[in-house]
Amino acid sequence: MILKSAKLYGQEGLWNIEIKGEQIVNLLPADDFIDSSHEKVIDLAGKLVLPPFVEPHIHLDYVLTAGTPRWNQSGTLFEGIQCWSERKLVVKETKEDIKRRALKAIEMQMKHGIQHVRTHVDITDPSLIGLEALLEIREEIKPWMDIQIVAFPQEGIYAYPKGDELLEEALKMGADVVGGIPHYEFTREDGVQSVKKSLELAYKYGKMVDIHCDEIDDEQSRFVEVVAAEAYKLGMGELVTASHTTAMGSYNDAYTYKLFKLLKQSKINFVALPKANLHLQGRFDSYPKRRGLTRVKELLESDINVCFGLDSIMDPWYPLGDGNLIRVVEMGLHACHMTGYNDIVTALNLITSNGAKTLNIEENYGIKKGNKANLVVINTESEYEAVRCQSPVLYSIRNGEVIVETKPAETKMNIPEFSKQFSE
Ligand code: 17E
Ligand code: FE2
Repeated sequence: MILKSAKLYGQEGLWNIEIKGEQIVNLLPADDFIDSSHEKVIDLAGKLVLPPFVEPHIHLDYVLTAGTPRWNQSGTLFEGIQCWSERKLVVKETKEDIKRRALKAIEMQMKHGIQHVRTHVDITDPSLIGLEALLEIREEIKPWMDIQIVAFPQEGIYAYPKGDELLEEALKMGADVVGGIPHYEFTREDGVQSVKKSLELAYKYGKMVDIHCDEIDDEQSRFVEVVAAEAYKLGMGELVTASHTTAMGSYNDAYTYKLFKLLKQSKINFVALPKANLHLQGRFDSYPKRRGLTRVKELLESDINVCFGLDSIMDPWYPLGDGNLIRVVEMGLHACHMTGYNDIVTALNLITSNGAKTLNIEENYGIKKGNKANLVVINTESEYEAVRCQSPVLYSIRNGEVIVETKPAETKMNIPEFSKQFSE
């Protein structure tokens, strides 16, 4: 297959991409001749081509459960956890039920050009049925999507009975990443201990780490320093991620200055979840209300890796969501005051290369000769317009096959003056 006249993300000019089997075998300027014994040639006419989108943080075991058994009325994180805890007791789902919900969400993600996903799965449940469901899905959908599973102790490693044992069991069963939720543990000391436990288990079993960290508007919630310090001491910072870290939006600048030195030194990654946390945070504020996001702009300016995720698709924590990450980018840029020209034209890094770095999948990621032919084509000709218009994904190509194809909508103006006089 040949993709003709592609505008490669972040690069000048137009390119021809030659794909044989599962691989990109040639990448040449569009004017250069490529031997065309290929059956399939798609003329992209300057459309934007990127590596597949990376969803670094979703809860696939929670998707499509909003309102069952009840809605989260306050919109807080804590009522979300309460709703989910009640649901575990009263809604008895089979593994197949969970898989059905998760696969519906995965289909939404695939339609939006996502091919790499890190999902958290609640393991504070003695049956570990959600984990079993996602472990099966991880294998079944490998041809179309790569999934990493985080063993996530939603109700605490120490606040939930035998949470630590369930966490270790989940790793033995095959979870790829160790989770945690220190701000939900009973005390600060338990929180600190829980972070140490997560990293110790990751070290022991050779896993990565991704902690729900400081997802609260409490300026005294300072577990991210513990995550960074422990990761640094164990020399595993690049394998470690702090998700949410919304309390950082409330830290004072003197403390933040000191903290940033450690964050940089530790090399840990950050995931910000703009939609979920604009919704969940600030709920205990009157006016002015905090935005409840981590310091994305400042982290990036300090060369610390940050990516964006969606977190939820209709669950007790967030009632909306359709899998579309470009919309997360658009909202995140607003919420983080990142609407300068340079911020906009590089914003898709937040859902591509920065996500790949967080997931430690950089090795075969990117549109390069010799790499797997995994890429997306979106319906626009520039990075700027992709963000402004949140352009849809026209093709998602995986291992050299077009796995998703979208026909763009067409709108006709029936006002003659507009089509002739004004717009020409
Ligand atoms: N669980 C949690 O602790 N925080 C969240 N944002 C979600 C689930 C979605
Ligand atoms: Fe989350």
